[in-house]
Amino acid sequence: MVQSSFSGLAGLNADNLRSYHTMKKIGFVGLGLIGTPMCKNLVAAGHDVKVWNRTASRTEPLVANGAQAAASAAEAARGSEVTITCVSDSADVEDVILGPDGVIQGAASDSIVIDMSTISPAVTRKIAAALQEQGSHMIDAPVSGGVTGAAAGTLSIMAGGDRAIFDRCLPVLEAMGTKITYCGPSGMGQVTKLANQITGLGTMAAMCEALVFAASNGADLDAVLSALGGGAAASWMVENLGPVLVQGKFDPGFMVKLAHKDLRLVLEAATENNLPLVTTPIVTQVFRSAQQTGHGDEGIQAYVKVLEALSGVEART
Ligand code: NA7
Repeated sequence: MVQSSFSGLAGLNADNLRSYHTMKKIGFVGLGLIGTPMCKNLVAAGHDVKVWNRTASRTEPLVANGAQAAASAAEAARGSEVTITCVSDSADVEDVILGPDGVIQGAASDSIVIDMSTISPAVTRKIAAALQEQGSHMIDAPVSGGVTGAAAGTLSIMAGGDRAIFDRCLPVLEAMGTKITYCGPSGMGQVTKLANQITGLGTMAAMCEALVFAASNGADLDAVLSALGGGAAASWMVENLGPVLVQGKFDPGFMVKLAHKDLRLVLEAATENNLPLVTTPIVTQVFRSAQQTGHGDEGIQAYVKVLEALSGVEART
């Protein structure tokens, strides 16, 4: 169903023309661990935000910050120039965009849907095609940086879709991230994010093993992390999650179950292309073992507990 084009030009003059270009009417769907702080930053940047979440109580902090609550994803999209989705997996994004009460039912012609979840590149292209047929546009823009990066507005955002449509999204994306990369046509944001996950989650698995190894040899783990952080093994994982891990803090910045989901997406995409992968299948088992031993809702650093249970060695300061 094609809605009428967005037109909010009445009342514009030289004074408010600049803010018309930078401030947007935004719908936001999916107020989870990462979606909530991202959405808060959009409100803080002065955008006019309408929110919907399946569990309605999760909209309350946003409404307290100045957002408006919508009754459905379609309602969040109605009248919005940009609608952002940030839900769990491929089927969930299909539900909230293409489902009976989905974004597509409310999105105006020429409006933009930005999916910031991490999902399958192939499903992304399918949803983008459906939106194009309906008269709106889609950008896939998954993020990296976890809850900390989302709260600080310093996410790395990896975008796929039409370049001119991406350019129109920049004032919105800039409220949530500092590294915003245009990666190519539809699906390429997701491909880039999955490449990011191969790298980052492989590093986390290796760091957990390194810390248990060092602890089993009686090493000072603060010294180990400090040395690793200054050499060729330095990484975001070592710098940010290493200290947290050795302090025994396992609250999620990024959950084990979502890491497992992302690695599954990598393997699915590789299978579609008959691409042999060597490391990712092992790293997938790493996070599956953490999930199956009760750590699914903890942060990815909780994988160390699997190694600790196997070895009887604790990697703590
Ligand atoms: P969370 O904290 O697990 O939150 C997931 C959100 O997605 C939460 O708001 C859910 O609503 C919502 N959700 C999940 N499935 C659906 C369906 N089918 N319909 C409607 N809403 C749904 O994840 P994060 O915020 O950490 O991550 C979100 C994405 O970004 C994910 O792809 C990551 O890999 C990156 P609920 O509150 O449970 O009702």
